[in-house]
Amino acid sequence: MKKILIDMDIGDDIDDAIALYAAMRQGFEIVGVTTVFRNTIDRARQTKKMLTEYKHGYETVPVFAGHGTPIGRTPVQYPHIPHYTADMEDNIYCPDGTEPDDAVDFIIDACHKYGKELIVIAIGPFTNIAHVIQKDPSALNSVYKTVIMGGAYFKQYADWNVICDVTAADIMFRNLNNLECIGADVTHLMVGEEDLYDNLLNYKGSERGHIYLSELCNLWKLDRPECKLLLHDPLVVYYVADTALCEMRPASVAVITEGYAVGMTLNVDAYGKKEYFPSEYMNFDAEHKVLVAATADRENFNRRIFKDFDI
Ligand SMILES: [Ca+2]
Repeated sequence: MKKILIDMDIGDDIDDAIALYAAMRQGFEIVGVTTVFRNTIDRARQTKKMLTEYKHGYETVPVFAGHGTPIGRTPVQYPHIPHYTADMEDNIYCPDGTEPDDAVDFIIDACHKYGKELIVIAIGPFTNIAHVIQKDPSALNSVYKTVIMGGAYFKQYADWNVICDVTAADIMFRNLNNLECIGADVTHLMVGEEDLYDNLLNYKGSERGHIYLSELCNLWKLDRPECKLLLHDPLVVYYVADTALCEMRPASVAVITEGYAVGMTLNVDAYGKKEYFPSEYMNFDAEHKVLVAATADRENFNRRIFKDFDI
């Protein structure tokens, strides 16, 4: 079984929590979790609680609160996350580190310790990832691969994980040689089936990790009553478990860092007009390729997630 390290923004939308639960159900060896974006300490405490409730050895997985502030911005005080509950303050949910640079060092150390045995899964804005690259450019390039949820490559728009820290995304795309990207234009097709939605909101079983996930789903529903259940981040976890889930294509991707298209991840290969993107304007290396998801097998995805949720 593959070793994974997860960097995520659990605590706003519900799909990070579902992805973490799926990773545990899949039996992945999770070497650590780091949190990113705004109130990362709350996110780390929520993660600790999920790992602790599920148990099966996951209660000892190290969790570090990473960078909440996008690269180059001034830190501000962020309010509690929407999934916050007072019991998260309990000492047993204390993260293993709350200094953002400790999270960065943790990722760097894990990359060097596990090398090609490790897959890094980044399913939040890419601030921690960019800090890792800036501190040690060799770290992430020494692992098997980094798989992200973020960007959009066949329908062009600015995706959340990129727009939240465009500078960080730009650093990541320029520097990683083993980057695989599941874009929002593919993940948004993973609409949760009615049976899954019902299971998540009304779970009646006795598995404690599932009970807590159901509580989180109800908090999410209260916070965002209009939102559809979109399984962006779980698709990344299941893709790591089974690469047949997504059709991946090589692409040169330029992150647009300013102007009206800021945050777009331009797939120059899909556009097919490289001469329109002179390097002095785009300032990117057209020979540098990443893999981007063109399609996903929703039937296979549903089969896997239904199994993990005992549906
Ligand atoms: Ca996320």
